[in-house]
Amino acid sequence: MAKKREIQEYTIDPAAQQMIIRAEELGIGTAFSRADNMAPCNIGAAGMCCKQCGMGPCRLTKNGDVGVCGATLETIQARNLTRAIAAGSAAHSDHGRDMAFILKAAANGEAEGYRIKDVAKLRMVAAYYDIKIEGRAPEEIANDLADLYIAQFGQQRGEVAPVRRAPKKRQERWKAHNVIPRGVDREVVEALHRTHIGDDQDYEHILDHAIKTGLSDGWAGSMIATDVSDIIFGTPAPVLGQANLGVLKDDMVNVVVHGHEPTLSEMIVAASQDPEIIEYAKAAGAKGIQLSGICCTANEILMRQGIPAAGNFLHQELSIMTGAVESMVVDVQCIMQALVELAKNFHTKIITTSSKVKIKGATHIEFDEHHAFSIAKQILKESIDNYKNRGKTHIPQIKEDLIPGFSHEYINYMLGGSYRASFRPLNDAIMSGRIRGVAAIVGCNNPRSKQDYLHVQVVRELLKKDVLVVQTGCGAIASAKLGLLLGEAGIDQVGPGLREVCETVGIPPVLHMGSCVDNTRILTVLTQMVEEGGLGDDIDQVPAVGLAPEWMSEKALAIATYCVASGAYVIFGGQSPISGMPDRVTDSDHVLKYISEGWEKKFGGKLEFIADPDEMIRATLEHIDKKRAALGLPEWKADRFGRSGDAQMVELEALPLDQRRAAIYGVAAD
Ligand code: SF4
Ligand code: MSK
Repeated sequence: MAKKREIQEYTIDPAAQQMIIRAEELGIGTAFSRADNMAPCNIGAAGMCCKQCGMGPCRLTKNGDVGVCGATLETIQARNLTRAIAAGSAAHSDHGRDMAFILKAAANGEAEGYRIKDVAKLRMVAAYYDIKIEGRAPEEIANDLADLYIAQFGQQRGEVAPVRRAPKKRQERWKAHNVIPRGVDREVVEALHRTHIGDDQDYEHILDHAIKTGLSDGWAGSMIATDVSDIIFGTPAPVLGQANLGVLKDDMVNVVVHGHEPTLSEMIVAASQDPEIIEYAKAAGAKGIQLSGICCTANEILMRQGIPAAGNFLHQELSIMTGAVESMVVDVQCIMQALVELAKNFHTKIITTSSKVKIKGATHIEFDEHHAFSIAKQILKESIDNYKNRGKTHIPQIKEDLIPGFSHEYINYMLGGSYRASFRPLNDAIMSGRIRGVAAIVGCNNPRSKQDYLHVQVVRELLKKDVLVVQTGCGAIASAKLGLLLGEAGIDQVGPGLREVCETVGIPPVLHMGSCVDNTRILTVLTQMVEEGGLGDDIDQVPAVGLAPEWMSEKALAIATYCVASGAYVIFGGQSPISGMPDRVTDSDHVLKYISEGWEKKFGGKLEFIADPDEMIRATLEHIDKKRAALGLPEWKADRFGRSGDAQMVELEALPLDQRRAAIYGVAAD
């Protein structure tokens, strides 16, 4: 059994610490304690085990070992990694497929409660694909777009349509290496086929198909999910929100939505404002309904509606431990099976809603887009009925305000206003060195590392060095809980050049860009930066890095792969799934080298696993500076900027009046 950690080693979040202490007092297990009790298998963790067939599992622990079939460690690791990337791509893309079907149903008036909310985005997206816009009703355009998007999944030949939104040079590079996906399902199926016993056994060849599979996620499945969510629910713009367990309310019916898809949760938001439901809650003795979210379902409704986030991945159990949650309504992905057993200690109902996800012991109320609003009301009524069963509550009074809602459309708008919206100011700020570069810090929590610590440590250090940070997923919620997603965070935690930009534009130094599928917004931002000019003609030339310091899901690996394929340097923290034995040089070095140097040669991006946060930060800055130098941009200097904006005002305020006048107007003091 691994060593039990101290509370401070589990998490840096004081609200989470309170709930873990409560779990220990009550003798209830959580992911934190289960991680202590479940020592990982060294061989499996290092990617040195194959169980692809009934002759195994084969564990390759010594140099030169091969499996019963003769498979080498390189082949086994490439297969394991590719299968994980295929699973992650499948999860994101199946979400995208469901969204495309909702668009179709909404266009045909067959989806109760859904409508085309963002016609401008619909027209913009349709235009990418030469769908006729002029003189047509939104529903007609949406119908064509839905057909095109649905077809991307089952398409057998050609190229998935959204890749034409990538920079031209990038598309040429993909073509040269034959990695443009033909259809989403085709690439995922082929990944599983190639990695079956007795198929592809050239690790580089296997891993290049992983690139193709990842691209089918980033430049198709996930991109479709984001596009359609914006069209139906509105493109996010800044809104005030809150994050952490303190958003739960003692005197209200607390409904926590958890998972990834916005389809039902958006309807639950609408239903929670329905007078009939509010009356129903009041009749039950509550003041109303408090809706909050966990994981990316939280991010979806936080970005668009300002609905508070109760927390990130590791808060799912902790929120139930408050005793204040009437129901946790889950859809797909990142839902712990432990919730049902845990909830038995309290009154919380776990309600599964997806036809794809059932959990033994949970209540299943299946979502159907044709009756979504009615189903949302039914779920809320069941939650309200459960209010009377609530016992004593323990809600940590800890929460932070935040400003989420930075879609790429809004970033474009905020940089130039309605008439001259453009990425020019951002590119100029990078070119001058006010902003040193951009870091996308995304991904999960993992109970094997200290919750939120790596995210926040990396974010804070990069901000100090004038790196603009964009975030999605659970990483964004980690920063939100620490108050980094507010304009005020800029004053004392951000380097002087970046601070000037934040003050001028009026943005926080950390931009929350949405859920996990919304990492495609980052691809769009990078593409627009390239198209704006001055930062090269392809994404791999932009001084930018992607990081997932606390990753745990296969979806994170899929995201990493499509970012690498798009030209980004991606750094993952924690355990490398293909590390090999740390104390021994093994064949695994070939695989690690290939996804770094090999992929960089082909695609300009590379994937590396770096556990130490200081080293992560160093590698990020080194890469950004290398890209700046290659573009011929001035070397970043810590003190070159910072003489404008609030910093100067603060200094001036401290001066006697005559000296202040002299400093401002350049006239000698009287
Ligand atoms: Fe062993 Fe080969 Fe079967 Fe893998 S595929 S379990 S290495 S025999
Ligand atoms: S929810 S995939 S734990 S980011 Fe998207 Fe969080 Fe990772 Fe799930």
